Amino acid sequence: MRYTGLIEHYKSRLPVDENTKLISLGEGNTPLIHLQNIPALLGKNVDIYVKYEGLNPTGSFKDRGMTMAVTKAVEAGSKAIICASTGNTSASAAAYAARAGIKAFVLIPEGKIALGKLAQALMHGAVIIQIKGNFDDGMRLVKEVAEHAPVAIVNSINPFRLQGQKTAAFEIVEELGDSPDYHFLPVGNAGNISAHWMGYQEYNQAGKSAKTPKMVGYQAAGSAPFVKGKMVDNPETVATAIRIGHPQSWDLAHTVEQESGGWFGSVSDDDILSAQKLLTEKEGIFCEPASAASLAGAMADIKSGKIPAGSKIVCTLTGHGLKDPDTAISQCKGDMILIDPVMDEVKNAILDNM
Ligand code: AN7
Repeated sequence: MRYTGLIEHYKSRLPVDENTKLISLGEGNTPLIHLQNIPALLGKNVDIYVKYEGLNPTGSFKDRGMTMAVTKAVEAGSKAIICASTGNTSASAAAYAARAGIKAFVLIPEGKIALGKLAQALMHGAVIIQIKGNFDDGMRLVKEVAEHAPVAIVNSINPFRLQGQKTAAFEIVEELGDSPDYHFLPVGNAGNISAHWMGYQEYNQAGKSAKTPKMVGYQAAGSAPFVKGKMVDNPETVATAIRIGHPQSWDLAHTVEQESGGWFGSVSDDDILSAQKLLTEKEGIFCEPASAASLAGAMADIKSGKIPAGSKIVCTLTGHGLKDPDTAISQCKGDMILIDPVMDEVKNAILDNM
């Protein structure tokens, strides 16, 4: 059967009925890739899988939640949606609004969203409102303005977002035949880690898995409210997607930590960029910086011995590497060769670099 998106595929477990008009771009059903080279480099006997959410229609996991949120907004008669965003939510909201024929208003922190995400929001025709402030300011404004204007909020405080995003856990359980032992995710607002936990619990209760994973959330060191145990007012990190100091799912995330037996940790920007590069160079998988926080965190916990030998680990790669070409290219300065257009120079370039 033709795959037509996650709502159609999982409709018995989602809040839709046969009359609901589905707004879909074929999201979900993303690859779960077994890492073949990195575990050996770590010198540890662990199985690491990455869930490549960058292969969703707009290049991030946000599409799983957005298909639900926009479907339900349209069902409720909304003509406009609104979100604050570090970039990916705005790209996804813009695309699904275009698909639905409704308006998208997106509030983004001026100068702090990756180039690809901005291109997407612009191309899909969203109304882009830049704020002289950060994501947290935008989120506060969105909540306030939704009480004064006819717009539906599609940030992850919209419960339909988490319903859509829980399907990633379903896919993982189906592919592995059970839950992994550990699931690592990059954490900003903590919507996604909460959604995954919902999905794992739901499948466990339905008898589709024998266990549930420990959920491990990683933040960037300069933007790590869950590690500090309090909100952060001026978050900073190269991983702009998770440059969030006042997470919206604060309580949910702590429940996930307790119920699953997992933990939160932080990684430096250098560790994030190194993990991103390692994954591209050693496995052929290109994710955006924020996404690499999950792998950077997993590698740190594997090295420290916190993860026992023989464990099965899933790391979510939340967004595609092409989202942020500037950060990628600035890491690789000087890695190009310039020649005159003659064969000998090409040949030398090859032989010098074999
Ligand atoms: C690539 O787009 O919050 O912990 O406004 O884009 O569920 O917030 C993005 C978040 C991880 C964190 N990885 O997820 C937004 C936004 C990537 C992201 C996260 C985001 P949550």
